[in-house]
Amino acid sequence: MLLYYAIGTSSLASHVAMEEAKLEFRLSKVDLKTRRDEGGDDFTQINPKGYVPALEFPNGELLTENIAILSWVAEKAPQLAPSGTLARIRLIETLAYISTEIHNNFKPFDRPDAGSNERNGARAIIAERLRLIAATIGEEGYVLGSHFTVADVYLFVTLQWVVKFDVPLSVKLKNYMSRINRRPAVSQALAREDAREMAPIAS
Ligand SMILES: N[C@@H](CCC(=O)N[C@@H](CS)C(=O)NCC(=O)O)C(=O)O
Repeated sequence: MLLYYAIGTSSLASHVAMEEAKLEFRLSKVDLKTRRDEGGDDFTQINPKGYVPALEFPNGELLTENIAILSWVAEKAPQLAPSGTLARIRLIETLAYISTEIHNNFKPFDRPDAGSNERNGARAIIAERLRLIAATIGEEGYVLGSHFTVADVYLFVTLQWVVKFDVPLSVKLKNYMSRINRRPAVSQALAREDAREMAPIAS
């Protein structure tokens, strides 16, 4: 399998989840400005949507969208999902909330034409969305209760942008973020991406 990623983006969620699942995969870094993958190929020929993450299977099929890739990883590694039919649907509910209500509201920070009013508006919306999701997290728990899931990986990545773009962050979410940050899969994914920055290798 080959995961197309870009540093500092939501593809880190797929990367961490795949490390959590102990899956074997290679990485290809995408330059989102030139839309070229690591081999210099036109990424839009691989993923016409042009964005990461994208996961290529050995048979050449491509899976895109954070929600889909994270759900697929959770299928492969059931320990990263809650058990029970309704609980699985709750996982999709939470992934959708993180994607559409939190992740998407960071778009003004990617657009150079977005002014401070628009960015401050986005900060306020994100802070409110986070307030609601934080209310579901117990002191030592995760977004879906006491069980760590792929939804935590996705939320964790968006919390990194919260810090980067000066969105207010509660103590509770800071503590939650530190808890996720201590997971070996997070260090493994970050180290693997960092190492490739120094000397790109086929790993
Ligand atoms: N709907 C997609 C959005 C993914 C997305 O926003 N990817 C960003 C990085 S976080 C990207 O590749 N942006 C480059 C672009 O859209 O040109 C998903 O949830 O996977």
